Amino acid sequence: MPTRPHEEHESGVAVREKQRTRLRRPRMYRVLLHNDDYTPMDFVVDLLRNLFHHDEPSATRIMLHVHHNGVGVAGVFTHEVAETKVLQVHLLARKNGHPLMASMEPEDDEDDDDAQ
Ligand code: TYC
Repeated sequence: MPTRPHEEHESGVAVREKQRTRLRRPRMYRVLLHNDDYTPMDFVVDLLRNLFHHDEPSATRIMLHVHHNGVGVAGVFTHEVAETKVLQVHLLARKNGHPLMASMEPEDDEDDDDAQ
């Protein structure tokens, strides 16, 4: 909500109100893929292409990163979109009988009031 930087109270005391509660950029969330021993590599690559719109080389690179490091970033989205992506990963994986796991985390520290 746009507020005046200084507002005269009836008392004559100038008070500074909190300005601009996150009007510019929404907080963004990383969608993470987690490694497991059972989900086929090809399935993960296809999922990264179809749900996250990566091209073949990028999807393969991310899949191999997760395979070797345990976790990796599939994409960065607003909260609502990230939640939907996590759900879609789980639905698609379970439908195909795979244990693939996804999660989300904020890009910025939740407690940081100055974070844009
Ligand atoms: N580790 C799996 C395999 O060897 C491949 C895999 C990669 C699984 C990434 C999950 O998020 C994942 N078949």
